Amino acid sequence: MNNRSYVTVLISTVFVAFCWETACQEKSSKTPLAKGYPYELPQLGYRYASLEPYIDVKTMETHYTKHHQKYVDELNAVLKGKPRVAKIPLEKLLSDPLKIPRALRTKILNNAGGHYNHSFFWLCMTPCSSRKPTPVVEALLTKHFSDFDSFKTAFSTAAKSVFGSGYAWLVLQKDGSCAIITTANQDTPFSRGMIPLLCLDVWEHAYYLKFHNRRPDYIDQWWNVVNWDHVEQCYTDAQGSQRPPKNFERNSSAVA
Ligand code: MN3
Repeated sequence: MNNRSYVTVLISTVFVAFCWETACQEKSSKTPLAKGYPYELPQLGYRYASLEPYIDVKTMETHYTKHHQKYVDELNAVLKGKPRVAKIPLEKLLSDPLKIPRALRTKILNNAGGHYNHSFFWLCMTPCSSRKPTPVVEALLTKHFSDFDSFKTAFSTAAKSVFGSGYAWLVLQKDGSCAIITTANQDTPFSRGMIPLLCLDVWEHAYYLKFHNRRPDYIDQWWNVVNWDHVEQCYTDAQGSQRPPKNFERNSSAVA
């Protein structure tokens, strides 16, 4: 290698290291989950481009500013002028739909679910993923799925199997065990009395711009950006209780 090539490689290496460091510093900004009515988009803890090359910038921007925003707008619209329902925290609406007047139930559940699921999904990703579970999460996965690779295969298979639009989840069940489940459309684990630890959005809008119809390729790439610290935080907050993670509860106090 001549001197010019050496300098070029050195500069490229320093630049890549700088970009990675910059992206990873972004995770220090907390991304709050849903606050109360009127609801708004949570701040992302990273830039649209920070999950490249696994999740492309255009998909992130469209997904966040168009798809997620629409759920927020429609949820606020249907709750407008209905202070009794609007003051019910989001996770309570989702876990106890009978609190919602029948005429509003479907519309509120669809949009509240869309807002919750996307807010949670953004937290499940980070530009500086460790690409493997934290020791606490690895022990949990080993206990319930034999080992991490077995969990990963089972979760990917579940995500690929979702018919139409929906999500794959790792959840904590009432008996304290973990399970992999899928939900359709914008349904949430709360309606089954489960606490979410990890989710993957497999609606086409989550991957079509980059992967077109190749959902399995999107799922394979997504493992590179999983935020295992978030999974551990949710597990730590939720274990031993059947309440939603503390950070969600703390940020979801409704304003009438
Ligand atoms: Mn989506």
